[in-house]
Amino acid sequence: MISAEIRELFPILKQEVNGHPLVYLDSAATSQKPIQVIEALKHYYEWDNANVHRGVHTLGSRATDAYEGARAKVAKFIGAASEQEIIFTRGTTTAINIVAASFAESVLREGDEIVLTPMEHHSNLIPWQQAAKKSGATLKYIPLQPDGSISLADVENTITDRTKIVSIVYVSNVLGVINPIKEIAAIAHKHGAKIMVDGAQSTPHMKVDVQDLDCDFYALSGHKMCGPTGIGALYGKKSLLNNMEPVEFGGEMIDHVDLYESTWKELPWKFEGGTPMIAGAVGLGAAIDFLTEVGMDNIFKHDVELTNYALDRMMQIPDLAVYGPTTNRAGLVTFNLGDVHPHDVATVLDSMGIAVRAGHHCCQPLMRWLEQSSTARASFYLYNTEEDVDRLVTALLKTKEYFGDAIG
Ligand code: 7TS
Repeated sequence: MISAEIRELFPILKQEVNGHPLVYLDSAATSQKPIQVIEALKHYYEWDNANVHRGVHTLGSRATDAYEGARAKVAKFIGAASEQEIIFTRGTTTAINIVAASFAESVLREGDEIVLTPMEHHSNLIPWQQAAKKSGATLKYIPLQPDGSISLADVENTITDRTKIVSIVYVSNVLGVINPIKEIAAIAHKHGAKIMVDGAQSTPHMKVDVQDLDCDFYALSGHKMCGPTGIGALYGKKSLLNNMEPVEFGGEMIDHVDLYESTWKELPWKFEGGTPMIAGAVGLGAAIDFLTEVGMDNIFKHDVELTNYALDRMMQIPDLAVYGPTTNRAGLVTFNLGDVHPHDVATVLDSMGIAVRAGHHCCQPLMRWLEQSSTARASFYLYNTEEDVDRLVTALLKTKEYFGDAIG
């Protein structure tokens, strides 16, 4: 277990909520930030703040170095071949929207197929629905197994020579399942299709190597991996990004501007119109330094062990239903307590200082597949301990007692 000293580095966790020490189990929504990230943001604003890529003055070049330095850290962290393949975005949602919009414009045509799964977060679903509407392409779904996992036989059966792109989540924010991306990428490529990976929940918990996965695009959100909100990244293979049109136009992304025509900067800046999230990138760089120091393999091991511990303990609670497969999963447990509405469960848990999320988790089609209108979810990260899980289990037993007859 790595969390005892790690926890100390997260100031927010030291507070009481509703008279109880805070147990934060909502890291899949957004993670907490270690002191190193908070200090990096403070230092940036106190010393280096200026706009990037323009000023000849000292602060301007310091800010540019810090911003571009963060890009290099992201590239190394996910195993990109070059910094030019990393585009800073607002987060995963924006990254997927860029690819979907660009594909709708220049790749997808009537009769082409976009392949997704029913477990996708709305941000890896709606951009493709829009792309399909604009281009006349068709959406196709790889079906889920009864436990929520994906079988490669179904992947083989769904992807065809008409498939232009497969867009799929690496780790589901509801089921916790880890999808076999490398194998899916190989099948997609066999048919000449590209693959986009939603890495919002994988990047915080496991070592990612985009070249080993051989994915064409990969999206991540900084705020789920100890970084600030408002910053994330799109990785894309250089050969693909070079041939894609930008989707946002304005300052920073241009080379030459005339009254009627303009040309774009080279990668990655042609996709970064306007003043970027400079401080956010600096904070994300500090988060990556922190995660690297702890070690992604250690984080993965810790999160999986804690999830298995939570699964074991929670499955012993009568009337508590747990969703998703029992193996090959990371970081979270989604559940319902009998017929008690998950918002009520979350409210009672909050009164005991425990933060969990309740709702459809931006996965309405998956909720329908689970035949639930909503669920509760406890999600774990490197600062959580077995004691946090024990507090959750005790609180769930109390919640069960509290609702009595409503359960079952
Ligand atoms: N994809 C997945 C798998 C996610 O879990 C999320 C956010 C996103 C995409 C979108 O990320 P964003 O940073 O662009 O918003 N998931 C959640 C969640 O599970 N609870 O709150 C946000």
